[in-house]
Amino acid sequence: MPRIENIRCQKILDSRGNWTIETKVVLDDGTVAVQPVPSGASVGENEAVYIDEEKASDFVSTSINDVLQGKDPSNQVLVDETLIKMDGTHNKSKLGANSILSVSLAVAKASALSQGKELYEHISVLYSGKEKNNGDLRFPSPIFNIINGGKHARNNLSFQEFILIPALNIPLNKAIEMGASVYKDLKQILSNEDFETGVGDEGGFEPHGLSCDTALDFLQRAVSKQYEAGRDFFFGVDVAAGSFYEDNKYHINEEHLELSSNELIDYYIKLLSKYELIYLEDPLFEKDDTSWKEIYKKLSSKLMIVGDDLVATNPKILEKVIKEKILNSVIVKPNQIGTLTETLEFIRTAKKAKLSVIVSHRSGENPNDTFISDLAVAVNADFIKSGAPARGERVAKYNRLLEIFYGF
Ligand code: 2PG
Ligand code: MG
Repeated sequence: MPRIENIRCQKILDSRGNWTIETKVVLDDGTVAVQPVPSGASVGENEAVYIDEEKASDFVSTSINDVLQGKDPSNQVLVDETLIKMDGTHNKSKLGANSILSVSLAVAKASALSQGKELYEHISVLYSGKEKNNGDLRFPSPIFNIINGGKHARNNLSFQEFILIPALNIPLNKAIEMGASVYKDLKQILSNEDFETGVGDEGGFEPHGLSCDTALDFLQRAVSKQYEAGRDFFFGVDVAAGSFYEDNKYHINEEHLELSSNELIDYYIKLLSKYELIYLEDPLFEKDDTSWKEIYKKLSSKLMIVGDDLVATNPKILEKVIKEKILNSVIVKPNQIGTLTETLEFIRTAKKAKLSVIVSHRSGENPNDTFISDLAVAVNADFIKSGAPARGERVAKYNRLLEIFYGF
């Protein structure tokens, strides 16, 4: 059985030109695996904490290396528990969630490689104890963020992401092809009307001068070029409402609105009456608890009410939120919690409670990192969220899904 021989870490640049880290795990059978970590712009208050990259790479290459040398890389639970114990804080602020996650994921990758398995096959065993054969692969529906706003764009849109959702019965390869063609139609329509077609952090366009309503209208028109909204495509919004919440009000500056929580819910209800909207992520600030109850009561039979910043891939927060009945879907971002083991525990809990699971990228990504694609396939996630079908670091995840799909 191979053992961990050496762990090293270095600073690299991410897709925004910010520093991040990548960790290399070497096993004594010669296997080498490298794993970078992504980072968010709209970082929730419940997320595990990243530390300075210089410090993080030192920790990995010295203390973490010392403790994990000689350990069995296939024992992911032991590796992750060791890291959690070494850190000792509730939010991984001592060693850093970036240090811990890069090691946790690199160990999983190394173990898969040394067993001659695909990464999704290995994660599937860690997740359910079961091997996955090509025959029982189920693919997540890709959902595309094709207009960027909020902290991901240099425009005036308060809402962060305007998302295109292919109908669930469409096979993965077709859904990706259709999403890419609507993306191009949107570019054409925007350009014909003299809007900018430069892209934001997640590859969606970042035109200036739209409102939430007109952004959804553009999505609808782009779909209508070749398809039908409500049959082939539906729409979603990641509001990231915490990013424009201040003094108990939601400030939608582009429309000169200062809304209470109830008024914001009414705003959503109006949008719902106009568009084929089926998905609202972080519709309210994560600390606005009573309003989450309200929106769930009013809209959960019509929409996916998706928790991202609210739950932060944290199994303990999820248990609480399930009891409170305030959402029906959750985002999964391994870097919000910091280890693969905790991420898998979170997904198990979510599935047991019959919540929809959306595995997600971050706005700051790495061009060669496709870990989330394998993760999404391994756990039978309902959706994967990796931005627009454009920009290398976004497309890499969709392309990895295609590789698995075709058995490439
Ligand atoms: C989100 C993510 C990814 P960020 O809010 O869902 O789209 O953004 O990585 O900036 O938190
Ligand atoms: Mg989000």
